[in-house]
Order: sequence, then C-alpha cells, then structure tokens
Amino acid sequence: MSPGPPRAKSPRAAAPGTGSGTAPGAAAVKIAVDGVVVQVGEDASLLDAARAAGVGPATLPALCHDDRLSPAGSCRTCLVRAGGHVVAACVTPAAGGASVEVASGEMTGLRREAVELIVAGLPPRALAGDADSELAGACRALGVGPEAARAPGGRGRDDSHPYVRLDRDLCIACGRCVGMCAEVQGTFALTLTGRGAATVVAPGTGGPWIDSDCVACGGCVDTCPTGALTEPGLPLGGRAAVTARTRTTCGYCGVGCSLEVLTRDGEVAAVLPDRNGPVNRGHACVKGRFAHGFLRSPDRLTRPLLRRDGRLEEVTWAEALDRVARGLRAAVAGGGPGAVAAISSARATNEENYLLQKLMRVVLGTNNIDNCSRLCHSPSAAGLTASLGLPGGTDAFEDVERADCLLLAGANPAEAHPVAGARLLRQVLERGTRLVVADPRTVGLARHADVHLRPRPGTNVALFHGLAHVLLTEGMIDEEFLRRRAAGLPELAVLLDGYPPERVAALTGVPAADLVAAARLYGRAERPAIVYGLGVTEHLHGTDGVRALANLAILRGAVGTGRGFGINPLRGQNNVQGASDMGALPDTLPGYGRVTDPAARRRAGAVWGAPVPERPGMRIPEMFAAARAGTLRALWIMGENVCATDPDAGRVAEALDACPLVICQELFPSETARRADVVLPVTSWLEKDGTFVNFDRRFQRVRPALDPPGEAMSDFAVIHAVAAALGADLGCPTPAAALAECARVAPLFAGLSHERLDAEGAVPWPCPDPAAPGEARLYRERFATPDGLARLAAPPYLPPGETPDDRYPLVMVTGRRWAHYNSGTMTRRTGNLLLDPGDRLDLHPADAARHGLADGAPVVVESRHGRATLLARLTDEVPPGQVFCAFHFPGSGVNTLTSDHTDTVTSCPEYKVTAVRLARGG
Ligand SMILES: Nc1nc2c(c(=O)[nH]1)N[C@H]1C(S)=C(S)[C@@H](COP(=O)(O)OP(=O)(O)OC[C@H]3O[C@@H](n4cnc5c(=O)[nH]c(N)nc54)[C@H](O)[C@@H]3O)O[C@H]1N2
Ligand SMILES: Nc1nc2c(c(=O)[nH]1)N[C@H]1C(S)=C(S)[C@@H](COP(=O)(O)OP(=O)(O)OC[C@H]3O[C@@H](n4cnc5c(=O)[nH]c(N)nc54)[C@H](O)[C@@H]3O)O[C@H]1N2
Ligand SMILES: [Mo]
Repeated sequence: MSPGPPRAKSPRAAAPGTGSGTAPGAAAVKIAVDGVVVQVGEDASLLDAARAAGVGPATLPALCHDDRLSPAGSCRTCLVRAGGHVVAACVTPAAGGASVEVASGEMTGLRREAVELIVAGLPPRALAGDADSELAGACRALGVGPEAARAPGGRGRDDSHPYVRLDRDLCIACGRCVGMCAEVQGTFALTLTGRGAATVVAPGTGGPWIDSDCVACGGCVDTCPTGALTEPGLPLGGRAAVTARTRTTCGYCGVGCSLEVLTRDGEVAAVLPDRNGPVNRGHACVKGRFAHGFLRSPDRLTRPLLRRDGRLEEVTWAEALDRVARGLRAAVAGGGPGAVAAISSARATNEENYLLQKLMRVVLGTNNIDNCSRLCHSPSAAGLTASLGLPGGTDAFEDVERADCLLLAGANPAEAHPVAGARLLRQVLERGTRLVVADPRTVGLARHADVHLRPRPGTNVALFHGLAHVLLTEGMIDEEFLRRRAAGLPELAVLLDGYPPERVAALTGVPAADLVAAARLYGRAERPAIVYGLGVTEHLHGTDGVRALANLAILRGAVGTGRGFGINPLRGQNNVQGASDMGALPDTLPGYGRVTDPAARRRAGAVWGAPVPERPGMRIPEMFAAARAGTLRALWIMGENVCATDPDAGRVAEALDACPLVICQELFPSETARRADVVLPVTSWLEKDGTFVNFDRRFQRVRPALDPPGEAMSDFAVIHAVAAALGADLGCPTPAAALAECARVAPLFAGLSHERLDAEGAVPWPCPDPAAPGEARLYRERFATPDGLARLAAPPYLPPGETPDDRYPLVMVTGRRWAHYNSGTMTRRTGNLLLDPGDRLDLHPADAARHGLADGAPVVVESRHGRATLLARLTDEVPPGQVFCAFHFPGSGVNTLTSDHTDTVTSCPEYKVTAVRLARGG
C-alpha cells in the first residue's frame, strides 16, 4: 500500500453524500436552464443545474469532470453562457446566475470546437464505429466525425496489470484517473507526465503499472472518458455486447458495496460499483470489482462427490443426498441429537443461514450450530451486548464520518475494508478529523495518525484502561450522562487507579506521553467515534478488550446521544453479521432470543410448528474436540474452510478424520472439502438470491447475475434437499418466504422483507415495523440492557495466552493483505494472484540481520504447535521482536502455527499472538 502524501483540503468539502454541508441536489437556488427552471443546492455548479434539468453528457460533455471529484475546469468542453459570459459549467457556481444557455447553436459550436481540438490529438480508433466512451458519445452528439481523430499514435500500451489496461494514445490528460486515485481511493498512485499534447497518465513510481502502488480499485478505469484506461472484460466498445445488468451486494467483505454486474452471453463482462450504493457511492475494491475469475475456474465443483474407498468420486445428487440422510440418521440414532453439528456460512445469505439453523433445531433437534463469527467478532457480539445491549455496532458509517476524532483500534481498513478505509482516510485528509490509531504495525491509516499507539500484541485491555485513566483523572468524562444512563463507574474508577500512564507504558510498551496525547484527542473531541477490528477481538481476553474499549465511549457520553458516534466493529465477512442475526449460533435463535429463554423458544416454536431444543449447543472448537473424542458423529460444514482458517490446523484435520460423516458445501475442492465424505457443489454470491447484512447492520439484496455452473445448486436448495431426504419439509420455499418467516420469529427484523428491500435498497436493523425506517443509530432513548443503562466494565488486564520465551523469542501477529481473501479459495483463482503471489513473513530488518535473512529469502517459522515456510519481507512496518503474516495461502501452513488458546468468554481464537522462532529455509 502506498502511504501517499497528505494533501490540501479539497475545494469540494461537501462532496455528495458525505453527510456535511448541502448536497448539490438540496433545494436552495432556482435557476433556468434553457428556460427549464430547476432547484439546486447552494454549492451546486451550473453543470449540476444542467444535469438536474435533464441535460446529459452527450449534449453537454464535461470530459474532465466526475461528480466524485473536485472540479478541475480544464477541458473546456462544458462551455455555457451565464450572466452574459461564456463559462465552464463545471466550475461555475449556480448560485451566481438566474439563467443559463446551454443548447443554443452558438454554445454548441464552442463546445464542438473544444472537443475537436481534443480529438485532433487522438488516433482514429478513439472514435471507431463501436467506441462507447464518454468522448465518443459526445462526438456523435456534436457531429464530430471519426475523421477528426487523425493523430498517428504510437505512444504504446501498458498491459502489465491483470485488471487495468492503458492505451497511451487515447489519453487526453483530463486528470480524472489521477483524481479518483487520490481523492476517492486515497492511494496517490497515479500522475500525469510529459508536456503539452504528449501529457499522459502514468504510475507515480515510473515503470510498469503492475509494479506501481495501484491497489486495483478500478476507479481510474471507471472514470476514464476516452477508453485510454479499460479493463480486460470490458474494452473500448465492449458495452454494446452486454446483455444484462444485475444490481447486487458484494460477497467478499462486510462493507456491503452495491455492485452492478454486467453480463454477456451468461458470462461476467464487468462488475461496476453502483453510484447510488449507500456505503460505496461509486467506489469498489480489487475483490468486488475484479476478483470474479474464480467463477469459471476449471476446478470449480459442478457435481456432488462421495468418498468411496478413500477417494472422492463424482456421483449423482440422489446418491449424495441419500448418503447424507443415512449418515445423519445413523449419527442421531447412535449418539442422540447432540452427535450432529453444523458450521454455517458467513459467506452465504441470511436466508440460507436461517434455513440451516431451522433444520438443525427443528429436524435434527440440536442447537449444535455455529458460524465463523466465532473466529472473528464473537467477542464484539458478547462485549457490546454486555456493555450496551445489542450485538452490533452502535452507529451508521455516515455518522462515523461526521466524527471529529477517530480512534481506530486493531483494524487495518485500508487493506481489509478498502472502501471504508478510503472513506476514513478522506475524512482525515480532507476534513481534518483527528486520528488516533492503536496497532502494533505502521500500516494503512496509521501513517496518517496524529498519534499512533503501538501496543505489544495482546495488551489492549491495559492500553484502553490507560486511556480511561487519563479521561477520568483529567476530567474528560460526561458526568451527567454517567449519572443518568450508565452503571458501574465506582467499580471502574477503583480499577483505573491501578492503570496510571507509567504502569500502562510498562505493560504495553506505549510511551506514557503518547497515551496521554491520545486520551486528550479522544477526550476533548466534540464527536469522537471508535472503529475497531480483530486486533481487539482475536485474543485470550478479546471480550474484555471490547468492553474496555466500549468504556471509553460510555465515559465520554459518546454513545446513544448524538454527541459522538459510539463504537463500531468492522465486521469481516460479507454476511457474518447476518449469519449470527439469523441464529446460526449455539445459544441464540434468529433475532438473538436465547435458547435458554422459554419465551423465545415458544415464539420460534409457534412459527416453526415444532419444539426448540433448550440446551445451548457446541461452539466450533467444542465440535472439533467432540469429534476427536468420538462423540460427534456427523459434521455438516457449509462454506467454511476450517482446515485452513481454524487455529492449530493439524488438530482440526484430526477432528475431521475422526468424524464418521463430514459433509461439505463448497465452490472448490478446498482443504476442507478434500477431507470430507460428501462434497456438495454450490453457487456463489454472483449466482444466488437473498440478502446480506453488512457491518453497520444494513440488510441489502443479493441477486443472481449468472446461472449455476453444471449441477451446482444454491445452499438454499441444498438445505431443502437434505431436509426432504430426511423426510422433512422446512416450509419457506423461496428466499423471500424465508426472510418473511424470520421476520415472524424475530421482532428485531419484523419490518423486513425482500419486497421492502427491493423498493428501499438498504434497511438497517433493528427494524420492528414494516412502516417505519430501521434504526441506523442505536440507543437514542435507552440502552438495550435489562435496566436500560450502559454498563461500564472493570476487567483487570491479564497477559496473553502465548508468551515468548528463550526458545520462541518472537511474537507473530496474523492478519490480512489487500489482494487476497481469507483462505484464498476464491482470490487465488483470479488475476489477484499476479498482484500477490504468496504468503510472506514481515520482519524488521534488525531481526532479519540477526537471522541472516535477506528480503525474499525462504524462512521457516516454528511455533510450539507447528511449522510453516514463507518468504521473508523486510519492513519496518513491524517493530523489532514481532513478525506478521497473512493466512491466504493454506499451503504455507500458517494456521498450523497458531495455538488453541481462545477468548475466555466466547472461544474466539488468539490468532493475534503466537510465540515463534525463525530459521533460514532451504
Ligand atoms: N483483503 C482482505 N479483506 C478482508 C479479509 C481478507 O482476508 N482479505 N477478511 C475479512 C474478514 S473475515 C475480517 S474479520 C476483516 C478483518 O479486518 P481487520 O480486523 O482490519 O484485519 P486484521 O488484519 O486481521 O487485523 C487488524 C489489525 O490488528 C492489529 N493487531 C494485532 N494485534 C493487536 C493488538 O494486540 N492490539 C491492537 N490494537 N492491534 C492489534 C494487526 O496489526 C492488524 O493491522 O477483514 C475482512 N476483509
Ligand atoms: N491465522 C489467522 N487465521 C484466521 C484469522 C486470522 O486473523 N488469522 N481470521 C479468522 C477470521 S476473522 C475468519 S472470518 C475466518 C474465515 O474463515 P473461512 O470462513 O474458513 O474463510 P473463507 O476463505 O472465507 O472460507 C469460506 C469458504 O466458503 C466457500 N464459499 C464462498 N462462498 C460460498 C457460498 O456462498 N456457499 C458455500 N457453501 N461456500 C462458499 C469458499 O470457497 C471458501 O472455501 O478465518 C479465521 N482465520
Ligand atoms: Mo472474519
């Protein structure tokens, strides 16, 4: 990732939808565009006014303009007359003029001349018959023929990158691509080089595009008006062949970007960001935008597989389902309902998760169901519920953007949630939001922080208590709020006596002065917000970390009041929030009624027409332990690659080998599928119908853009088919019917339906009423705790489970890199492999020197649990004594290293702290 220089504030301080200022569309100024009167916002331009009056880009081109960017006013193709002067519409405020002349012969003539001048510098192919660029459209409308493009060309191409193609001859140096990269993506990878007519876009690093800082968000391709920048699936002239457009929600991370999928003859031509997407607003990242090549990978599963004589063989669906049904029945007959368990999928839809938990509870009679939230943000769910009442973030992302101070703890959104990360970066660079980052590594937003706290991994609780200590001792707390709306202050105050900055410095390694500076930024802000990630949760004391972090928001009265924007986890998978919301958890039903609560069981049981088992089921680590102990006889895994992503992978493999029946629903022969007894081929997010819930609790629709490959079926259809093979009917035959039924079980979702989402786009929960909007901001009146009060927590700091010693002297942190996704089953089957070819071990040059390791050299990493081989990457992003790696290439064996220590409250693995030693690889 590129750090990028801090830049001056953009003149477009109130970009559309940023939540501050008047949007150009808000009614304030009246203006007549060729006699058509429109109302626009005070800061709207004449171009905005013309567009509002229905004047499109063909009539009034604006070749250097993009709504997402600050206006440049350099190309002169949007000339209009206002107040007696000829002006560039894109940079002239509408507020100054009562009327504007656009379509007159004179104005059209001026614009034609400006366009002809630009076109004269381009070769004929810029305007070839099928050219579908913005420029070609303008030329057609203005009557500029292909003969106007007569330059010889010859400046060459850059085809080095898998997703971005540059034809230098078509570049008009409008700067839009440079603007997207800087202002929207925040990567600053591009520049304009050369002089005069020879000016052309190029990576700032020089050299080929593939070696640049580009993170392939696609913004440059998206904005290019000429076809100089294109993507392989959609070259200049490619749009004509597009046969369908489908609006859907991205199936990678939890940001929930709205995407438009363009298809041609049943294949994806391109995936474009939706300009009206509530979270992404016309932006996307390398995964959602480009990483769809896995769809047609030759090893995509298209037929069911059954293990016979130790080998997986292709069989019919009937044979596979028969084996599943017989195996499940035998398991229950031999060991009772508790002998079967399911791991549901945070990659799958709400409706699929709903259906699987219903089958487990109603047909098989067990609460043994869990999902990867266990490995991820289960401490958030537990901690936020205990502190505030509900297991989700407290505010909408738009609100977080209005904060004047951001505390970003243990999250690297620049790589893991790039669209959100870019929005946060923009907030810091353009709007001056103060930034405190708590992360041992100097990556992503940490480079732009006012204060960067670098705690030793596993010491968050001490760190957050240290911040709270300073808030308390320096009087930066909201006493009125604490009196009226919170409980637990006296106990916390006693505990915090023990966390003065000097002691916290000793525990965490963070200098006392930095701690005080950070506390003052957060403590004195008017609207502070906390955003956090796995660096807080994936620890032995992850839930304590979440609660200690929530304390800060409560102490400041910055939650549930509008005077600050609470505490917001950047949930990970596309639908991890939803999988839990739907009750794919061992202790809660859809909508978080507890299985131990008779009223919640009655309510669900009444809708399902069957009793609900009351004993909480097993969590994922307990399922593996039970399998190894021989008491779990069937494990059904829908879309989780446990052999690659669960910790202490050797022990996971033992568990699957010991379990008599392992069923795996997958797209690919993953590490897990290869150990299963029955493998069922399923459809991906681009081929299915339903909904996802994103990280700020928004339900959004998922719609199929493609037909399933071969005999693959949706998870929804597979679960129904298994139920049928067991002789049961789950009801709700369609995803829409499933969400409607869930709305009857769960008051939290009672107002939601596919119909409503189709009409409204995105609706956040809680949403108890079909006629009222969902609650984007929580707790305005009271907290959702039993007594309505926020609960300050006072857990003491306890050290992590893994500690370095003489034999394992280094601390390894694991996490993410931008180009790959979790176990990489999907992204490794796309062009992303060219962007990041393998797992690397980041280590400080001082540690590298001590071990005699050069950059790029193979390095063997050993922990108390396993051994992995990676390539060394020398960097001072990590401090001496720590190393970092991702887990996107299962072959490297990273998760054989991680331990079985888990959060004491939720069993979330301690992925962030493993003691290791290094040796030179062969
Ligand atoms: N490109 C990409 N995007 C993804 C994913 C992916 O695999 N690839 N996965 C998705 C998923 S499932 C998830 S859950 C999210 C995760 O998104 P994040 O939570 O942002 O991801 P991580 O990189 O695991 O961890 C975040 C940071 O925690 C820091 N950290 C480690 N230990 C500590 C500590 O003790 N204290 C503090 N304060 N910080 C610490 C690490 O240095 C790291 O920078 O990303 C989602 N998005
Ligand atoms: N060392 C280390 N390990 C970690 C973490 C870490 O920070 N460090 N983070 C943990 C976290 S936060 C998480 S969330 C887990 C993620 O762990 P997993 O959920 O195991 O990760 P994925 O690679 O997303 O695996 C999902 C699998 O589902 C398949 N799939 C995709 N879409 C669908 C679908 O619609 N239906 C079905 N049936 N299958 C589908 C994919 O091919 C893929 O194999 O990893 C955890 N593991
Ligand atoms: Mo996750």
